[in-house]
Amino acid sequence: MDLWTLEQPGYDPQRGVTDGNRFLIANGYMGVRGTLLEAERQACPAVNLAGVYDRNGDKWREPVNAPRPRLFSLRFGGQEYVGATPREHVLRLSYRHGVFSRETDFGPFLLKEERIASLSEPHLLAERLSFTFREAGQAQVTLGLSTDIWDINGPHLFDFQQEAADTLLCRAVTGEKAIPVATAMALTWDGRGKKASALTAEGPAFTLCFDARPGETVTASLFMGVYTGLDDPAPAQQAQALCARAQSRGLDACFQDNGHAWEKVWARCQAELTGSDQEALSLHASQFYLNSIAPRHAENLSIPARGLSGQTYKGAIFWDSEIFLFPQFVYTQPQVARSLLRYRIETLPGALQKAAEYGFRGAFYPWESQEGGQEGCTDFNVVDVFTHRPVRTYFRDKQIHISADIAYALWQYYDITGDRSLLEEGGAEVILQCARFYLSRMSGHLDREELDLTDVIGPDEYHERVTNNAFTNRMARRCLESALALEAVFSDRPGFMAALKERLGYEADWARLPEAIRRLRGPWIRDGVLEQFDGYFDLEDCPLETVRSRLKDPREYWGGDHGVAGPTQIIKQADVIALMALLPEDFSDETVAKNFAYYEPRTEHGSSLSACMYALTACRIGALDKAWELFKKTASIDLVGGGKQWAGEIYIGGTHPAANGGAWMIAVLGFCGARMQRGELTLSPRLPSQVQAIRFALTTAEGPRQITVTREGWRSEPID
Ligand code: IFM
Repeated sequence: MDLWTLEQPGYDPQRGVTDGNRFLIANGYMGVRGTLLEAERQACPAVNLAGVYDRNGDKWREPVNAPRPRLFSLRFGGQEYVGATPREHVLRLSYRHGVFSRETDFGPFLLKEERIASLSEPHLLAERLSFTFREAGQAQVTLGLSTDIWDINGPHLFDFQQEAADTLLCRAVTGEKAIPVATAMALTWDGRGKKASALTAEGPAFTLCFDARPGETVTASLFMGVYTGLDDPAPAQQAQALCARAQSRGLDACFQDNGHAWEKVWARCQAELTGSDQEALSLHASQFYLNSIAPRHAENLSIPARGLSGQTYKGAIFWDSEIFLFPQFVYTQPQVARSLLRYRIETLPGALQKAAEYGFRGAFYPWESQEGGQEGCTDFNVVDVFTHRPVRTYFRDKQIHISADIAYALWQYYDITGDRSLLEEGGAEVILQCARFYLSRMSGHLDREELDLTDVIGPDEYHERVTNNAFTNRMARRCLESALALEAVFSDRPGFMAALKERLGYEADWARLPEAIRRLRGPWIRDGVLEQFDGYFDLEDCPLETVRSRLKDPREYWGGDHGVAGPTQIIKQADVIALMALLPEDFSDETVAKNFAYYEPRTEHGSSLSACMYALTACRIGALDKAWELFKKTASIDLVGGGKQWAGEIYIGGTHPAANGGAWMIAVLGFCGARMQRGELTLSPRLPSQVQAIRFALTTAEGPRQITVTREGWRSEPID
């Protein structure tokens, strides 16, 4: 079995949307959905750009899709083959070097396509297209830049200006902020015949006309450059110059550069499992999906919840980045982890503004953050399947654990690497401002000592507007503790904290921190089980299947005012258990075991963020078969095209970076028990019976290391 390749034989045009996700290639700058070169808009093809957002009218803001390369027409022997049903067809994705490929047998000829989103040159998309003929005949191939762009809430590009000469060029600007977006395309081919370029109704195109001979293979190399006004003041010139450079280097060289870049990335981050081929493949797959969307070209970008697989979830950054993606990066490629956190540091103004809008002080980070820390989350995020009306959801205003999650990751970065520079460069300020937000958000009663966080949503989004969610309260307390602990981090530079507090006018808040930490309410505990929020234990306690059986439509939303889960103890995703995974030192093994036993059967795992948190705690309590089952589910999600596709009437499919990061966490932190503190690694392996060994790379204080964990023990070797 090839442990590095996803292969799917058979032609099924209905699979376009899931294929687009499963066969996605990306390089942090752009994501190219795994649809065929000739795909029509209905198959949801896209070149999705990281960090470029636009709003059309009052529709949701979302990331922009650029014009894409497209095979407009493929005529042979007087017949059109675009849209024709092939005799045989296979799609492949090589995870090792990020190469999408397809082979399609149309009978008279075989079409092969190979595509990369170059990891060494983030603005470059390159394709090899080859035709092998079985019959003689006249061939006419038209391919170019398609301006027929698939968008969920578009269109986003206007004022198209197109050129068709030696190079094709397509210039446009976004509607909201007039950001220029330029794509250029160059083509080299080895055929005998005519190559011409022209403007067509769908975009500028090249046409190749030739007489094919039986047994002959004709190959075309496509180079496409993408730049926006956010990258360069002259994006069109840059895109054209890139095409020219790539064309003169040649396609093989572009593919080689990309391959080398991938080898370098794998040398830093690969986690490999032996014992089960299927899960070894899944782990490679999930690592590929995650690492292909890392913003290596930037210093202050984060990763959207559906990666670069499209516009789902508005291309926004959620807590997924800090809690689920960040761990893999901080252990393996700290510079990427820094970029995720720098994004939060630089978007602090948006968080201060959001807190102020809701009448609070400090930093309330967006639940769905877009560029500049703009809140992308609306008050209506689900459409009811029965009434077709938008449903008021409270993610934006009540999911306040987001600020604590960011403070937690900033602290983790320091704790894991021992590098305090991020704290110095704005991270400490973010922690203080997040702590200030919780100080202003807590409320009390005249007759009670305890302070509450009322009217919140915890990670379990099915129970809205609850009080004292255990996860939220403890993470908020942790944020307050981290704020105080900054004093010790900078004890050798007393002036640093003094100046920061003075600049932020923080003296009074600082004085309140210890009392707030003491008085913030902890969870109610019954027989060792933490109550998820005040009153949770009083809700109907019935099996998950009972709740499922109450659905009248499979796409129905389980949460919200009328959702089937609301009145019951059935939860969407890890909540108390997520807390235990994030703060393991706070809980005894016995407490974790009791809570796992209580909450796991009551969890729908309706979010791809759920299973990995349960798996991590299952490892801790030695429930290794359960951990293995949850690992399989987590690691294979994008390989098989799993995960929920709908929330009410809203499409939420795409790749699942949080689960991809979760798979790494289960393998490395869970099964191998890896922990790094100030760059020092410790391991306490607990391999499930299905696993013989796990090998993984990471970066410790000594530099990049390769760790091999077997049933006999473990060893650590330097990586050159
Ligand atoms: O951040 C998550 C949330 O916890 C559950 N719904 C989907 C979001 C994006 O992945």
